[in-house]
Amino acid sequence: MSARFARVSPVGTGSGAGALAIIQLEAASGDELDSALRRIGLADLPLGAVQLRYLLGIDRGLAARFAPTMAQFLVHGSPLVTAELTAAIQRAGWVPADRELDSPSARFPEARDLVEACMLDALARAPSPMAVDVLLSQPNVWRRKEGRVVRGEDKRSLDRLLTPPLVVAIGPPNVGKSSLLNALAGREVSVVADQPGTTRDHVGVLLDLDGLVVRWVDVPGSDDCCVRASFIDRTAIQAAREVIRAADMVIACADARTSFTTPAVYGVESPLPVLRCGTRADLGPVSGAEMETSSLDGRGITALARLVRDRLVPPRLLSDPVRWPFHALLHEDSTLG
Ligand SMILES: Nc1nc2c(ncn2[C@@H]2O[C@H](COP(=O)(O)OP(=O)(O)OP(=O)(O)O)[C@@H](O)[C@H]2O)c(=O)[nH]1
Ligand SMILES: [Mg+2]
Repeated sequence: MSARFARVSPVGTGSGAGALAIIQLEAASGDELDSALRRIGLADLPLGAVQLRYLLGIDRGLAARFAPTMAQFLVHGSPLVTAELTAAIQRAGWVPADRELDSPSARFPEARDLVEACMLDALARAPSPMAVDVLLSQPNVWRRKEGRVVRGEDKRSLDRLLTPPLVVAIGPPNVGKSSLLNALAGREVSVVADQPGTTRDHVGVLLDLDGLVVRWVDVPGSDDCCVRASFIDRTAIQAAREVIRAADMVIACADARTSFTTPAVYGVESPLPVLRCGTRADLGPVSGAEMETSSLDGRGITALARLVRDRLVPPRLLSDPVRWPFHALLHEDSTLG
């Protein structure tokens, strides 16, 4: 008997409220799948059907037949429901599969080859809208062996479409760093007050910067931090140092009354791409700024989002065909079968 089943990692849902679990059922032939499905009360699940059923008397869920030899249950993701269901399926004579059902090819049986399966897998998880076009192009690019295989810094840049890069805003207290984050997010996401040193903990948020999702962290102001800082400030500055060290990019903020700080002010000496952003520009021009913004009147906010996006993922990588090893299973010499 070769009817096998496995719990497949849910795509796009965690294990919290509203989570889905997927149980995949496979057999060597369509006839074998039919008879194995009959044993668990699904005598009539035709190809292409997606039906709401009471599954094995345990819970309601969707039963779907995506291929002649493959069906899936989409059920509530609670461990109790999935454990009871898989135990009942096993009692009906099905064999637990080894982990290979969890591969992209098993999760996306409709894919024509490995690259397409990896692409669908990546597409289901990619947080950045910008990832969609470039991922959709990848199966053809790999099949035709078009363009170069991206490596090194270019690969790290493209990988940012799948794993949000870390952007850290630094600068003196009260120059409008947290307000800038709110303006970019279009909503209130951190503490803003007319008091220097308001932000004592770094507040991180996922932001969609014109198609690229980044993790934006706003660290406390650094003015005289190492000289006069209280214990709380020193702890916050230490935390800021850690987060700046991990940054993909630093946004140095200053307004008309202050000057730009560097990561070195926080004790970070490693070279990092820094963009000098003049803030509160409605109060006056900011000397040494590469660009100016105002969270009050909105100037420069969209331009800043695009500039950060383009520095993190250079547009040239998206305009020419490149073979991007976007999945751990893809290598330069990937066979596509
Ligand atoms: N005129 C003007 N005021 C602003 C602007 N952005 C922020 N502010 C004001 O400046 C003050 C400080 O803003 P925050 O965003 O808290 O400054 P911050 O740099 O995060 O401050 P710390 O967290 O203390 O380091 C608040 O009173 C804001 O309302 C702006 O673009 N224009
Ligand atoms: Mg702040």
